[in-house]
Amino acid sequence: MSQSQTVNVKVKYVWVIVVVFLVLLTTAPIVYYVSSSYAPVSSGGVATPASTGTAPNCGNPCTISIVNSQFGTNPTGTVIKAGTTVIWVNNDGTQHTSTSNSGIWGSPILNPGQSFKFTFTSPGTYPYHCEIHPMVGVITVVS
Ligand SMILES: [Cu+2]
Repeated sequence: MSQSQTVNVKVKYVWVIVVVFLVLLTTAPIVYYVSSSYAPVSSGGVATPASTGTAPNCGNPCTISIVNSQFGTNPTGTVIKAGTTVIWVNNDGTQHTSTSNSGIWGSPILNPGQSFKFTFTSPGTYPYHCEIHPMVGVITVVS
């Protein structure tokens, strides 16, 4: 191998290193970005419950109008402050009840035009239903 051929081989070798270096330089941020987007947001600590910070969306008293065999317009999304009285008004053409799933409250059968009220004192989630129809609702009480 002559002197000029040796230099030529060395130059090619340097170019390969430069190209590999440039490829790594351009792909490294992409690889880092992709891997970081799959990484957990936090490696420690305790997850905060989703219900924390839920703002009340019904005043006191909170009136839930029963229409078309449904507890209000947002049956499972009523949020009230502790101490709020909920009034269920049967504005439907048929009988209904408001019955706590865990027996905390239970209205009599409400004829059209009748109402029932209950005051919620403790924060928590209170699912309820109608004894006559497959109707469900949830009251969320926040402090
Ligand atoms: Cu009903």
